[in-house]
Amino acid sequence: MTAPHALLGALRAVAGDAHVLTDPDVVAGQVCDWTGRFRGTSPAVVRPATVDEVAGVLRACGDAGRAVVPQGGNTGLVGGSVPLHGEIVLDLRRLDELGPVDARTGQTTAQAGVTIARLHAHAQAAGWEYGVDLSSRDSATVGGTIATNAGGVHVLRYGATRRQVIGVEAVFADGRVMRRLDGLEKDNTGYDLAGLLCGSEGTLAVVTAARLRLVPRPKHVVVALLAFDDTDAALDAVGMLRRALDCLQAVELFFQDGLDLVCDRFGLARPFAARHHAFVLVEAGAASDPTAELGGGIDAIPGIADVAVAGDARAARNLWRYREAHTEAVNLLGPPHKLDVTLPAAELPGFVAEVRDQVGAVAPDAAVWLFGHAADGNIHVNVTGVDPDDDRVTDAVLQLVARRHGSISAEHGIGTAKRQWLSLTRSATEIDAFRAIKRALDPKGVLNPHVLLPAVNDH
Ligand code: 2HG
Ligand code: ZN
Repeated sequence: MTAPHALLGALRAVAGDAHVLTDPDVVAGQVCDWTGRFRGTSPAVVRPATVDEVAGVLRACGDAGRAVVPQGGNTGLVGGSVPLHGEIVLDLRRLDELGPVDARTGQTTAQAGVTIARLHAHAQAAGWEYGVDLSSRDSATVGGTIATNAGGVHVLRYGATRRQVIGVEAVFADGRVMRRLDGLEKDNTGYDLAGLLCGSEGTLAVVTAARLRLVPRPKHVVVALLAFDDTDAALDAVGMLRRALDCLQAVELFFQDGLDLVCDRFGLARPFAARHHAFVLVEAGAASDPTAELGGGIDAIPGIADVAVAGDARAARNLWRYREAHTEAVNLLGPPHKLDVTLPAAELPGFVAEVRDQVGAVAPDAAVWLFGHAADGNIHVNVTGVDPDDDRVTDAVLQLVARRHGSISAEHGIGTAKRQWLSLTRSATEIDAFRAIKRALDPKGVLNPHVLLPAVNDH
C-alpha cells in the first residue's frame, strides 16, 4: 500500500488542494451517518468536480491499494456511505449540473450530486415531475438514490429509482468511463449495465450522471388521513383504494404510538380527537381535481374510524408531517436499529402482530416503532432503547421476515448493517453470482468493498 502522504499528493494533483479535505473537524459530518450509529475515520474526503477527476481519484486509490466509499447526501441508513474501514470518501456533490428538460420526451440529464429536491423543482418548472420522492429529498442526491435504488413515497405509482433511469454515465474502478446519456427509450443491445448499477451500493462503479425519465405532473393533489381501530381494517382499506382509484400515488401506514411520539416531540396538534390503532395516509394526484373520486373511494371503506381531508396545500403538508417526521422523532430517542423490510401482502398483518413479541423476547426494554409504505408491503421497523449494535434485535426481526417470505431490505439497501444477513433472503447461488460480478468489475476491491456482500467467513 502506498504511504498515505503519497496518495494525498496524488489526490491533490487530481482534484486540487482545496478539494482534498483532511481536517477531522471539517470532515466530521462525512465520516459518520445521519443517525449517529455508524462512525468511521478517513485519511481524506475528496471532492472532484468532473467525471475525469472522479476517474483520476479512482485510479490513484487503485494504485495505492486504498478503498473508496462514494458519498452523495450521506442520508443512507445502513452504513453504506461512511468510511468504517478507513476508506477515502469520494464526495460527489460538486457534480451538480442539470441539463434542460426535453419537451418531447420528458427526459433530463442530472449529474450525480444534484439533490432530489432540486431535480423536482427543475422538472416542475418545465411542467413535469420526477417520479421518486422521499423525506430526505433536500440532501439525498441523484447518484446516491441510483446507487441504492431508492424507493420513497411514490413507488406505488411510478416505481423505484431503477424505473426512472434510462442511462447513466459511470466510472469503473480502473478509471474507465461508460457513457450512455443519449436517452434511447429502447436499446436492446445486451446487458442492462445501468440497471445493474441501480442498487449496487457503490460496489461496481461510480455513477456520475444519469439520463432520467420524468412523468406528467399531476396538477391537483389531494391528501387524506384515515384512522382505523385494527391493522387488518387498515390494510383492507389499502387494497380497496388501490382497486377503486387510478389516481393513487401514495398510501402510507403508521400507528398511534408513532403519531404520539411525533406530536409530542414536535408540538403538533393531534389530527383526531379520539385515539385509534392504525393510520393510512392517502395521496391522490390527477390532471383534474380528484377530491370527489377519493371521497367516493373512502366512503366505500367499511371499518373506517375517522377521516381528515386536507383542504389546501398547507393542510396536506401538515398531514404528511405526521408520517414523514417519524424518522427524526425516533432518532431523538437515540440511534435506533433501522430495519427496512418488505413482506408479501398476505404476511403483512401477521408480521405487524408478531414483530414486537419477537423483539421483546431478546430485548424486553426496547420500543418498536412501525411505519412505512403500505401499498408496497414495506414496513420500517425502528427499535430504540437497546444498543444499536446488539445483533440479537436485528436477527430476531430479519429471521421473522425470512420465515414470512419477505426481504430484509425493501428500499434502504444492505450496506454494512445487513450484510451478514444477506443469505437469509438471497441463495448461495445468487451470492456467488454477485461475487463474480464484483470481481469482474472491481478486481482490486477499490469500490465500497465492505458493503453489500457478506464477509467471506459469514457466508
Ligand atoms: C421513510 O420512509 C424512510 O420515511 C426512512 O425510508 C425510514 O427512518 C426510517 O426507518
Ligand atoms: Zn421509506
